[in-house]
Amino acid sequence: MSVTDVTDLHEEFDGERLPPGQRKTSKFPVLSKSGTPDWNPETWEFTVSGAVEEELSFTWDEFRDLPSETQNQDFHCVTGWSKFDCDFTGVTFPDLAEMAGVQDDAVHVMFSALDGYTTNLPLSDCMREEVLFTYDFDGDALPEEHGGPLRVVTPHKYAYKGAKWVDGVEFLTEPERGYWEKRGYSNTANPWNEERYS
Ligand SMILES: Nc1nc2c(c(=O)[nH]1)N[C@H]1C(S)=C(S)[C@@H](COP(=O)(O)O)O[C@H]1N2
Ligand SMILES: [Mo]
Repeated sequence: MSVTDVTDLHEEFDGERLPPGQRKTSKFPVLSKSGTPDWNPETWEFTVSGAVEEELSFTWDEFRDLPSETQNQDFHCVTGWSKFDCDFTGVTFPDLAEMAGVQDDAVHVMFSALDGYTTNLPLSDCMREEVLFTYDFDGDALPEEHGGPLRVVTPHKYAYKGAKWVDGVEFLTEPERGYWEKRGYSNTANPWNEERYS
């Protein structure tokens, strides 16, 4: 299996692989606002909506049939730990956006999740190959406490920008803020600028 290495993306931000103020860990701590939600593979549905040519919806089987890739990524948590060399498999954001056809007036994106969590990013920060809707971690199904069946990973941002248990992505014509962005965490979340709080 071929693995795309994106662990050099820090060069774009003129920073070291380990962002300032972070410490490296080999553990994978769990951070959730309210526990792990149940999901049912029979009724699970993932939707792409808003400023798109065609709104999309996928069952679990349909999503698993989409073209996927595996990437080697780093994971940076705003609470100060970074985990290097995570292998995540899934569908890239640009691939999914292309399937839906993004309208010209779309500028922003809101992700939603089964536990009620939301998080937002400018469209330009999403249209990057390393923004991945991922369902496998290091070759096995993504553990449910880490967002299984499906989560987003954003290695160019602190990890709260990646919704666990993601069930929808909405393209917006105006910026909006998600769960933590409304509660004092940085809207921009660049680890190499230590954009932790707003
Ligand atoms: N749906 C959902 N996604 C979420 C969260 C959450 O509470 N619910 N927490 C965020 C935060 S603050 C972090 S640091 C990462 C943690 O991911 P992990 O538990 O796999 O380490 O998930 C992010 N995505
Ligand atoms: Mo976090």
